[in-house]
Amino acid sequence: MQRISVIDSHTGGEPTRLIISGGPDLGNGPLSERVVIFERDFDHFRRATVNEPRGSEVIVGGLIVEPHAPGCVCGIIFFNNVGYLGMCGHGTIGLVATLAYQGKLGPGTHKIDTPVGVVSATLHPDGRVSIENVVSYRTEKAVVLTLPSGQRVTGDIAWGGNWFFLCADHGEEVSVGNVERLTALSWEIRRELNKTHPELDHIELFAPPGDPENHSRSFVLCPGGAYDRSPCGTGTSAKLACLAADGKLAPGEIWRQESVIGSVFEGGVQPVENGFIPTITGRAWISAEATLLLDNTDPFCWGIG
Ligand code: PYC
Repeated sequence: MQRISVIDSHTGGEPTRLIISGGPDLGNGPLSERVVIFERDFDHFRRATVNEPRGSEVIVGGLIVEPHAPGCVCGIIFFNNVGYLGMCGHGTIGLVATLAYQGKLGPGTHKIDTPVGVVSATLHPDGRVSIENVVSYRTEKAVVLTLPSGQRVTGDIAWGGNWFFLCADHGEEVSVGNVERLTALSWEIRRELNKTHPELDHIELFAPPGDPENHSRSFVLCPGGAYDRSPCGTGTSAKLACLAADGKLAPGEIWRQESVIGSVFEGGVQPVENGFIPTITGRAWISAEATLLLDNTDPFCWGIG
């Protein structure tokens, strides 16, 4: 029987399952290389941790590793039901809450190594966490797509640690009661986009906020088909980069992004030469501490899918 120890948390409703021990040894190279080794040689650990029967398509997993970049408290490789993520904002907030729960870090600013660069996380005394993300930027503005249904949508393409298509003219109500239609439309958009942009794996649909205290509400389709219950840290970063590029968000201004379930991230940007550094603030709660048991006689020991 093999064992994997995990700690689960959720950030604004979006779950994160972190491997604390029992995960694969990926060596000590840069994280961009270790994620390749993970996928090539140890992908069964990803499936066993987040896929059914132990998990579901909603869970984002993470393997905590020794950092490669100097000055980092740890490294993290995030993954989901279909593959690996460059960065994950809600997951990094969950990581900081988990390390604090374990007594491994306290309030203050800590650097974290990821496959797409070093991010900085500040744990506030009240439990909120601010993530200073990787440089985020827009690559294309107002891309027009004609979907097979005949519907035309317009959106921007931006990087926020993952690739996003950001669309506001979709014509759908962004609400929990409408997630089936939002999911179907987002898949249609993604399929169409992937003909020319195979790297694009997250779709964001925007609408006015439910709460007038906030600036916007979003639905985010993740690569494996689940929707993000949080406002999506990397998706909010991509949104902030687009707003800032359009002169609609000045340095020091706060943007409150609401998720489809009503949870909120606060964000802001600092301009840099090649884009904007977004800072995203949210809060995670620890929800479980468990040992996954892997019995090799179980035909679904290493996950379904
Ligand atoms: O918070 O960055 C994020 C994220 C990516 C996928 C799910 N959540």
